[in-house]
Amino acid sequence: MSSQHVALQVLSSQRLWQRLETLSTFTDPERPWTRRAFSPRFIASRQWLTEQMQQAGLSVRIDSGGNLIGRLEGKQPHAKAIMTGSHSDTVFDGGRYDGIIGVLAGIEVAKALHDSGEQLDHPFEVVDFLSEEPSDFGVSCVGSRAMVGALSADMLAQRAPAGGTLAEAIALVGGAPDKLTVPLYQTGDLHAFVELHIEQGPVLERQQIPIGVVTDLVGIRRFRVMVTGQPDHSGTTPMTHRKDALVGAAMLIQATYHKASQMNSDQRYVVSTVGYLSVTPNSSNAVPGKVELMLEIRSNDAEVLVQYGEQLFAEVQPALQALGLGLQAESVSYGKPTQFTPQVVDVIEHSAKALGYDSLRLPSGAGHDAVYLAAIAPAGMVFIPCLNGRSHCPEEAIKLDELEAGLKVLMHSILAVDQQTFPDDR
Ligand code: HGY
Ligand code: MN
Ligand code: MN
Repeated sequence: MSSQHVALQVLSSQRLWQRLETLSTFTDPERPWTRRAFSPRFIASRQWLTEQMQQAGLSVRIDSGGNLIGRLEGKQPHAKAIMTGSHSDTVFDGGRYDGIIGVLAGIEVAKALHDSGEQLDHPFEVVDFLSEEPSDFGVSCVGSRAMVGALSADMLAQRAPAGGTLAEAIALVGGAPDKLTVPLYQTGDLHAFVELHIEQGPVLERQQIPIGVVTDLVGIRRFRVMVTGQPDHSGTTPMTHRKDALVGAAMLIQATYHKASQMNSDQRYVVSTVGYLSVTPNSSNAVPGKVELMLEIRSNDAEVLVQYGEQLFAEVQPALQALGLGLQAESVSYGKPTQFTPQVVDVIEHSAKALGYDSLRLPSGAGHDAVYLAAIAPAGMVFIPCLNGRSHCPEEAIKLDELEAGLKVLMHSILAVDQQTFPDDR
């Protein structure tokens, strides 16, 4: 496939950079950059995204899972779509590029195809997946799970601390939760899925390589954990009479830190984090009676994801019981380790080479919507470096030339998969 495609010539990383700047203005001004899924700010940003998609020649809809989807018809109207996309929601105090570059680069690819008059054989869809970040309901990848039928009734019933269920929130952004008992896309419905994302790690930057060709993603399991003790006066309750839930939570956090640290090896990647913790009554003069925390485990080893949580809770239970504390844990989400489709991985690598970019094959320690799309379609991801490998923080940064490389490789890969046939093509 020639890298002299007309559409590649009209691609504009400057136009894409301008969209990035504009989208980042939809943030909590006190906590740049914060645009939480389902928030009024997120809903306002989606109106802007809709307009950007329409200006790129895309026809826009919101599916039952709350995903915002722009579609460009192909020469073969009944052919299966090629899909790209990512997410526009952020973590608290997040970055300006995590997920966002994948959505906006997809819009730029569509605009270049539309403006150049270069039509793919296959229809082309650009998706802003709903709530890829762990939402206030404790569930991540809400839209991509819904797309492939992996959003369970239990997940839809999860409640946010501020109240309301995930199902209600999906309806709020235009989805139809009652229609999510079946997948919106089945295996064989899509021709291929390719996502552009920042690496969120240090490898590409350290090796000064502009393009990452993602081979696989870690699996992620999350537990909602409740440590229960007894709230008491902090001044009058002797140390020997306390049931301090926060002491128990601290023991659990220490235990998981050491457990995960010891489990890593050359072949096995294991990380564990407690990033969310809520203390009740959370007063400086009251012994904590209850602590709710979210425990997250990630690994490339499926066995670790199955066993780790249960092992950890059994290990810490005796020490908590000795303090008169209770421990309850609920597994709220579980995504298996995922291998990307070798044929798509090859296409991305060949695209980088055809465009003169060095590339490196590497796994992803971050989760992505692509995990769910890979379950039903040939899938792959393109990474670009980010400053000091940092993400999920205001310091997250990229450079224009890095973005340009990623955008061109994404477009070239889409043009290439348009000419490919995949084993399950019927
Ligand atoms: O948490 C993740 O891995 C992704 O950045 N949401
Ligand atoms: Mn993220
Ligand atoms: Mn992301």
